[in-house]
Amino acid sequence: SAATPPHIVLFPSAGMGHLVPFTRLAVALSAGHACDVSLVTALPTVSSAESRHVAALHAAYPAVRRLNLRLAAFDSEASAEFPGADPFYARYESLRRAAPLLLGPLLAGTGEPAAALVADIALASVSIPVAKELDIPCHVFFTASATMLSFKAYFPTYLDAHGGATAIGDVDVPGACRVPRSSVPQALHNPDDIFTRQFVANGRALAAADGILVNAFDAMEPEAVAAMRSGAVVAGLPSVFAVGPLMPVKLRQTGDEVAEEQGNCNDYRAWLDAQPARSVVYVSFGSRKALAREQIRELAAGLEACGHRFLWVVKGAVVDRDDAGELGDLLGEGFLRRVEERGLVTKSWVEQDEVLEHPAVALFVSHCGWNSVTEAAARGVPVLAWPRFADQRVNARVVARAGLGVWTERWSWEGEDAVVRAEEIAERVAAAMGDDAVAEKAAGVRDAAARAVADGGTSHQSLAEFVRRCRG
Ligand code: BUP
Repeated sequence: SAATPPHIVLFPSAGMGHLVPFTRLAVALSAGHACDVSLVTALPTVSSAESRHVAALHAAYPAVRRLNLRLAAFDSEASAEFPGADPFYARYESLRRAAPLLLGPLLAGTGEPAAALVADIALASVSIPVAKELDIPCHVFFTASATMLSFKAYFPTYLDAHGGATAIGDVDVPGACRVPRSSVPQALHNPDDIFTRQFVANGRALAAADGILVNAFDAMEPEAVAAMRSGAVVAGLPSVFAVGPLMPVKLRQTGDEVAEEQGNCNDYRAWLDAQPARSVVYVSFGSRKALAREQIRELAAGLEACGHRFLWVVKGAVVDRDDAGELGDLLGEGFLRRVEERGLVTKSWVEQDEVLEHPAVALFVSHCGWNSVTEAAARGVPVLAWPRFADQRVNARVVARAGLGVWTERWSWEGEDAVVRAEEIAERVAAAMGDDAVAEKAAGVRDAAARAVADGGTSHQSLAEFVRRCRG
């Protein structure tokens, strides 16, 4: 009935890029829409950032129930079958194997019947049949852009039309976008890649979901959203709820604990407070991949040469637990000393949304992971796009088209000649810092995002409609 809060079980995959938006969805549903929310956590988490984040969430929002899923046995099976696979993709694989066996008992064990399961896109094709069996509606949460969602939904059709092509060309997603060959996620060119198998299976499964939530908003990606809703992308897609940008949740203890643990003076907040308004370039390439050593050196030299203040989050290893190297070794002789007056470099977690919200920050040099894009959009910080892999080039195009920032398409991280040299980095950063038109357009995107999530806005209404359906 309308009076009983619906119990919604959220099932994320792995990595901060998926966990962060799930956390935001959990809080929006629990605190914002009075739902009864459970969040599944697979143990052990791949990164320590994830375990800290989950602990901080449940401490700050005790109403959100925690459901643990123990995966060790499945992890060893998946890593034996895909030796050397990216640890996050290997985890998706073990979750996919565990779901048919463990998800049912987990859902039954909460004591409170579930009104809906919301599964991460990476787990869509395995979660939907389990939910159907239990007679629970299953929705998919897509944590990347609406444009990428349209591509994923259409890609199986593309393969079928091209006889299961191994040579993928430019992909025209009807009504939504053209994804040139160079922006198609690299791994998709290999049909046997673990990522490709999951991508295609999940893309095919979308039509069987009861609905699709996406952390995007109509005004930023109007064509993609409209094309999915009209059936132009694929016939029979369920309702698409564009509910973004989901608002960041303040979990202050996360960053503070890291600083304490590592005994370093990761005091980026105090540092930012001491910088003049709109003077700082924030540089981060996300939580998923380390940069090549040579590129790190060039980027360091570029930031030094551009003359601006900067805050740079450097990642030296794929999984944070393995990242023991010294910053000084990574960045080269004397760099930290030479830039100490105007640069802060850290290997620790920073609360990125706080950084983007800070009045000192004027530009975001970003890999265009979709969460980073939504955070920049919500705060109106212009982006200098430097995508690397997976969906990031598709997202960079969204950034450029929406006016949130600029993208040099030539810049890439693939191939031997791909290293971008310091001189060019310095030039682009300086140009973007001086570009008032870009700053103005980014502020326009921020205003549109604010309208979307305000009462009566498109995203607010979409989430309310989703909750209404869960109430049954
Ligand atoms: Br690094 C880092 N602090 O120091 P993306 C990341 N984040 O708050 P990714 C921090 O992690 P995928 C840090 O704000 C964003 O919400 C950041 O997600 C936060 O990129 C999230 O931007 C990172 O989507 O994930 O990590 O590459 O590949 O899944 O997009």
